Amino acid sequence: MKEEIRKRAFELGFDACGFTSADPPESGVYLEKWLQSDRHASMSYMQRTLSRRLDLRKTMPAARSVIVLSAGYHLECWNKMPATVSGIEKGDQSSRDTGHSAASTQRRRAYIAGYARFTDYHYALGERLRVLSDFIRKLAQADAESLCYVDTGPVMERDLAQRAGIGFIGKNTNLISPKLGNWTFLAEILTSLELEPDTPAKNRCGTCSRCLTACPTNAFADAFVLDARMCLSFHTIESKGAIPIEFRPLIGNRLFGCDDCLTVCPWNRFAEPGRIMAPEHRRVFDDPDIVMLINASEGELRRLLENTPLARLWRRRFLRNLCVVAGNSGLDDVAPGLMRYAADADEIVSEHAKWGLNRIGLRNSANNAL
Ligand code: B12
Ligand code: SF4
Ligand code: SF4
Repeated sequence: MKEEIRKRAFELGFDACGFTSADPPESGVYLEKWLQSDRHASMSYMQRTLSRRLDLRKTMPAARSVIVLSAGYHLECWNKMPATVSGIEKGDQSSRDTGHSAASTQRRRAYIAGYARFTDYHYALGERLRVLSDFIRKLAQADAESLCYVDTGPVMERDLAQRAGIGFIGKNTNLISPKLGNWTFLAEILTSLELEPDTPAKNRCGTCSRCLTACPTNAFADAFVLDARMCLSFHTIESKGAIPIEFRPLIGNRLFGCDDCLTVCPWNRFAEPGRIMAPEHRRVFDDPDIVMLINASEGELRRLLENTPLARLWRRRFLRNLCVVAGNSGLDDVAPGLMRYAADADEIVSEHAKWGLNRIGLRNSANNAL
């Protein structure tokens, strides 16, 4: 049965399919320590769902096995992921993390994390997961129970993926697949069927530590331990409030997410293009023009973000990030847009816009505009 499931998963476009038991995760103790040290920042759902993350039978008592799927999102046309621009404030536009030099024209370009440059992966993967789950039910010829998740459930997805042999958890805490590098989504089907577990993957970082030194904010407390309070991915995606002042310059041109600790990983050199995600690619998200974005109308922006992972940031969080990125660009052309948002009724938006104006040296203009 396992081979038939695997075959169907590949037909549906998944790049890997592995099996593990529904037993508790092996790295649960690290999750507990992480929470105790407040490294989850304001992601209180991680604390609330702890007991279910530590035992997935609390969510689905009949669960016997977990089928773990991965879907790559690397694209041939990226070659290497484009650079983020850190350290603009020091007048140094080279990205220390990727080794790519960011030419001066790139001051105009915002950075969107690779995983978000597509139609929302929850749709593309969720639909295929349901098809696979129906296939398994028919195959089993029994009343098999199942539950599907794509980044949506109280489960430790990377732990399960490592145990199912999909790849290994690297020092950057990401699940790295020998075939897809760091550029892969994870998804699972919890099932009541008893399926023989695959062999777990072993860590293959060796003596490398490139990801730990590449992080622009030193967010790694140690190898394998990420402090979300320091992470730009957290501040630009998950955090609902103001971005702490000290992180704003470090955000550089990162409009949504951060990939630096992933980009530098040598395992990416083997990355094959993702089959499911390639047709969902939104080319405009590869290097959107900051000046265009900050001066666009709200209707234009909403249409641009529609059905992508960025849509859930609308409106406050997206504009918050945009104002920071516009300020960091140092370009005069962003001033009209920033002035408009400086007068916004949403205090978070207006405060970040004023910060942006201040950053490009136009604090007085901002005051005059209000
Ligand atoms: C919370 C969360 C975040 C938070 C916290 C990240 C984190 N590292 O925990 C923030 C917002 C920062 C984040 C960022 C990103 N995320 Co996120 N996130 C999650 C989520 C919901 C839970 C992760 C979790 O359980 N964290 C708890 C901590 C304790 O786990 P951990 O840091 O991964 O640490 C593990 C290991 O390092 C190990 N460990 C810890 N300490 C130690 C110590 C030793 C000595 C050892 C040996 C091991 C060890 O055990 C831990 C548990 O397995 C998952 C979905 C899910 N349900 O699993 C997606 C998920 C992990 N995210 C994902 C993605 C794509 C990202 C980003 C790449 C997005 C981006 N480009 O901006 C970044 C990557 C940043 C990074 N380096 O992790 C994908 C990752 C896919 C993959 N290949 O791994 C997931 C799986 C969603 C999905 N279904 O595709 N994310
Ligand atoms: S995503 Fe960026 S900020 Fe977060 S740990 Fe990785 S390199 Fe650091
Ligand atoms: S950059 Fe090096 S240390 Fe970090 S995850 Fe990749 S192989 Fe491991």
